[in-house]
Amino acid sequence: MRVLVLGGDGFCGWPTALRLARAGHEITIVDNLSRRRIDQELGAQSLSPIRSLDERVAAWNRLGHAPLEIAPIDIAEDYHSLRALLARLRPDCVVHFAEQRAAPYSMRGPGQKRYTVDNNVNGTHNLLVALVELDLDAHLVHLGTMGVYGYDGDGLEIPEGYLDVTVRNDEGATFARSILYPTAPGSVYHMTKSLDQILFQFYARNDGLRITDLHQGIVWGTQTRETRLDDALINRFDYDGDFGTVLNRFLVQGVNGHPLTVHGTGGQTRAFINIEDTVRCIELAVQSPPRRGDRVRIINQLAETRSVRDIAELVAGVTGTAIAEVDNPRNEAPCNSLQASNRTFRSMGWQPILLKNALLNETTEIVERFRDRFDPAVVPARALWTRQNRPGVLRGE
Ligand code: NAD
Ligand code: USQ
Repeated sequence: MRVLVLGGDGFCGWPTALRLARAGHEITIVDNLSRRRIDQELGAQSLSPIRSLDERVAAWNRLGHAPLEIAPIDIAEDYHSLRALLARLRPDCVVHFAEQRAAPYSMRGPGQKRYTVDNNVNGTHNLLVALVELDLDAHLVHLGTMGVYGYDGDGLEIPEGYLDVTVRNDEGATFARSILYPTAPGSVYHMTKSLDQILFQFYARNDGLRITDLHQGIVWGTQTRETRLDDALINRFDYDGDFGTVLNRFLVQGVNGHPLTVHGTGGQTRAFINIEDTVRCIELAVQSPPRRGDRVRIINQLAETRSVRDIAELVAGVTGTAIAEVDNPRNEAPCNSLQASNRTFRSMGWQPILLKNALLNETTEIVERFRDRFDPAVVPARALWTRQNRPGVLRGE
């Protein structure tokens, strides 16, 4: 298959591009390198020393697998280049990772809020418009998030995207509907993923686009089978207060003797998946496209759910580092339960990697190896969710 990987220089996109290329697909990576620029803006960098996109692609192409191509396009700003690329390549599949994906970054202030909405919503919409304008029947696989469902769990198992409801009217007649699960995003970033969902619903219904939306949990780990093939292929590893996700942050903190920064008491329960499984699930989704005319296929992409406290205790057990309870900068429930179905991928034979000490050790090895690159100054989470929390604002400064 000819596959475009939008956002193919990122944490999930890069190993996915390699996996699909290794399987023999023709891959073009589209990326505007905005993630690397945001690192400069934040004064942060990946713990692992990632090479430039040109260098990592050249290293892959030397290995003799299907070669990768690069298209440096901003999909949100440059519709015409995106359209021209799609017209030239007429891909069978487009995997779309190209969004600003950090919840804390999206809550830093007005500039970052507006950028996140402009970038994510425009990018997704540009892609949909171009597919329709060119009459392309490419399968669009989008990376969405479990966070669109919200975290007010009371024991209901979150279904895969749609909720089957029965409504009774005053006369006693009943009506059955399958509706999009109501969204309850917890950040501007998560809100953009909720908006993406509505765009997908419209274009699938109106134009028959074939779309799979993967509602993915928090990704942990760093390397995959392909990124291990050569040092120049190493994947990125974020641990700063904006882009670092909780388990990877705790692992870096633990190895470096930094108290584990649990927000509040850590009762927040979230969905988790290892990066190797991210790549595997996307490969499964790419191999099994929906039919034209199908509704948007929504698949939950998670291995298991765990509380932040659980995760911290696991890491403290492996590294011997203390747990700190820091003030929660976010506006989120201090405690929630979370059950979510992952039936679709399980029914395709997927056996998820679960959080076990052995696997944590594999990640801690990477962290140990690049210990000298650890910068404690980038660890604190600086984005505050509410104006009330922001010192100075209430005083009118
Ligand atoms: P990332 O920031 O590492 O990668 C995103 C890539 O997209 C970057 O290389 C960036 O330069 C590029 N990009 C952003 N805007 C672009 C634009 N307008 N035009 C072209 N390129 C653009 O993020 P990631 O962790 O790899 O996440 C990829 C996707 O998966 C995101 O959409 C994210 O919402 C989703 N996701 C990630 C996680 C996670 O834990 N990392 C969990 C669930 C879902
Ligand atoms: N948390 C801590 N301490 C920290 C960092 C985070 O306690 O040092 C807590 C947060 O308060 C939150 C939970 O851990 O309750 C998860 O935070 P996170 O930063 O790991 O994850 P999140 O902000 O939800 O975002 C990440 C990715 C995003 C993806 C999402 C999947 O950055 O792209 O969409 O995970 S999900 O959470 O399922 O929506």
